[in-house]
Amino acid sequence: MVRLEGFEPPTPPSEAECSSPLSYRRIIFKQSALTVVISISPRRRKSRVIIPKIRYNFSMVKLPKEEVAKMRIKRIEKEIRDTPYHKATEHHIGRLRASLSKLKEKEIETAKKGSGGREGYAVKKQGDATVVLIGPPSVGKSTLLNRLTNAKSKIAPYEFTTVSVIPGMMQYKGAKIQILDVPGLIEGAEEGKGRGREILSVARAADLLIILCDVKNKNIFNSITSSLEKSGIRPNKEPPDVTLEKKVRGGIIIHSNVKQELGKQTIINVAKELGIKNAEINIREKLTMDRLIDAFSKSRLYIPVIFLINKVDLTTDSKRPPPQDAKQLFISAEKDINIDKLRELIWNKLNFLRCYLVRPAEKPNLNHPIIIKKGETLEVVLKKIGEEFSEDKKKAKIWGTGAKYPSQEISLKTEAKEGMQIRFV
Ligand SMILES: Nc1nc2c(ncn2[C@@H]2O[C@H](COP(=O)(O)OP(=O)(O)OP(=O)(O)O)[C@@H](O)[C@H]2O)c(=O)[nH]1
Ligand SMILES: [Mg+2]
Repeated sequence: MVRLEGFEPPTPPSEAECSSPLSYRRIIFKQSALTVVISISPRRRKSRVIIPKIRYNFSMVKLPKEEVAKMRIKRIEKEIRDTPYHKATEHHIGRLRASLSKLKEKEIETAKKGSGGREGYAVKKQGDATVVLIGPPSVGKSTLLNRLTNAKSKIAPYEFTTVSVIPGMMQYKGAKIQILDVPGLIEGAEEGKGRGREILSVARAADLLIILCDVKNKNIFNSITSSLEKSGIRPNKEPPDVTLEKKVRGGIIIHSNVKQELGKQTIINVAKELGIKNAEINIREKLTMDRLIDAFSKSRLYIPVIFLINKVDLTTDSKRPPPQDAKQLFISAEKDINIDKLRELIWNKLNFLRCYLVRPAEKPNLNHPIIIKKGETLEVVLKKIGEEFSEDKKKAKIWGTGAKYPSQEISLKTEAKEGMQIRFV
């Protein structure tokens, strides 16, 4: 069998165009506007031109890897569109969707590598959490960064003022929250338009995303979340409740405590396509095809999002949207409207809690706050303090919230509580 990597027809030739079965390898030759498909028979090992009666004098075109991947993506997308969805085709579509997701994941990886070293886009994460400001050009991202932090990102009334990543640090309730201002995101960003891939790759590093628009273009939230989705981010979603235990042999075994609409074979096909060979899979939610693929994809990120509408000062009072709208917060970065509310919202969305370190010689006090996430244990608190200090610490004494009595001794596996005062011993 002749293997010819990197040679792909722009669209697959139909069966009629090939005098031999489709399983044959095909090479593409181009001669001016004419495309001639040649097939090499694996059995007879000789080549022949499929489209007859053409005088040819052609040169071979080797396509770059990314081009080939793009063509594969297009071909699979077309096949998915052309295949009617019903029970009998579901497992086939599942396999196609999974291989499509795999190809796109590779694209994201390539973009990540490509942008990592690119000037201005590689930013070191600092502080207790990183928040990234995403939005179209000129909606006030830099104005907001400067309002929330000590940064001085350039502000101007024209588009694409910001051309690299500008960091700032917001201090709030003892937490240091890094905020990153990035260039404006435009439609088609996930395909690389306007440095879109680099921006989305910065977004992937976020613990929280702020999607910002202004009162003049409020309808961009969907297009931005769709760009994020296409780059593997799942805004405001929890990971699928699916666990996977890899095995050495035995194939794929599925347990589900919820009745699934997707067939077993579909789930197996998707898992296989995404590189799982032997595993016990436990499913505890009703899965859609998207969630099924997400469950087995490595590069998905589940990031909380805050939706903001800026420049609310430009609307008259009667037009000003209701402040109780919990899903979107209306602010003015320039006129300082609702900025305190925003700080509190950022804190809550980051799921932070604050406990206090009590040093050996001290009485219980609130002088040394430490920020961790809700649900984390005292071990995490200890780690945050630093290796040198934590080396010989085995237990903790606590006061305040969570303590049954002052100076209660507890294990380091205990969950920390907001307001807990902790001395490690
Ligand atoms: N009225 C009003 N204008 C604002 C507000 N926030 C920002 N602006 C103005 O909007 C324009 C754009 O602000 P920037 O902060 O540069 O916007 P950006 O989103 O960072 O823009 P790019 O970096 O180009 O993507 C400037 O003229 C700001 O003065 C606001 O709350 N109200
Ligand atoms: Mg800017």
